[in-house]
Amino acid sequence: MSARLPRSPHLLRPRHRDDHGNHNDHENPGNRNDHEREAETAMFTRIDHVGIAVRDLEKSISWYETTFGLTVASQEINEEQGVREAMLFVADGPAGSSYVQLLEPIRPDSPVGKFLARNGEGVHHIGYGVDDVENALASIGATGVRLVDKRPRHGSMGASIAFLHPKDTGGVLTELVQAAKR
Ligand code: V0V
Ligand code: CO
Repeated sequence: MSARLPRSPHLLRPRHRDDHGNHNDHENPGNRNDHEREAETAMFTRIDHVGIAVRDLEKSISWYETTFGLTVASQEINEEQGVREAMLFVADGPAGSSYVQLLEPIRPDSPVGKFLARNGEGVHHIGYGVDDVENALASIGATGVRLVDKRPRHGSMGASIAFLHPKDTGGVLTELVQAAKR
């Protein structure tokens, strides 16, 4: 099952390379290092998905299936966001799964419709996993970054999502994703 998994703290402990390049779990909690400190303070738990604007959803799904062997985990229409979208499963990780999200506009004046008219097909946004989207919005908002969504909205596969304005995030439309509880 490739649902958007909530973060599993016991699996989150980072793994490290030994001298031979092999990964080893750190068993000694007293021997903390930089990665472990980062894991405690980082707001993002994983890359949940990369959103890609496409003109023809079915055609793009077929291309990803044929070329990369990916499979569709979910397909939905999100009226509020003005898209028909598909999540293609890429991999499971300790903090949840990651996907490619293919987005076809259902209206030309929607975010993806306008993006396509201006740029053509291509990467539209990055969705980062967060443990608590309301907390993440509050702390990111406090830094002065403009929030497209002051409150979370309904996202794919039952997630709670919120967007940050690309003009305040280095030109990258950024989405926060709190996965649905399993
Ligand atoms: C627009 N801009 C972008 C951009 N979209 N820059 C980088 N990446 C993007 N994807 C730039 C655009 O080039 C303009 O720059 C400026 O922002 C204003 O864009 P606009 O389209 O003319 O005007 P707005 O203000 O109507 O729309 C921009 C925003 C809108 C970001 C506010 O696209 C939005 O609300 N996006 C969030 C919702 C969304 O994208 N939904 C679809 C995915 P210049 O020309 O002024 O320099 S839904 C989804 O991912 C779901 C459901 C999920 O994951 O579960
Ligand atoms: Co998205």
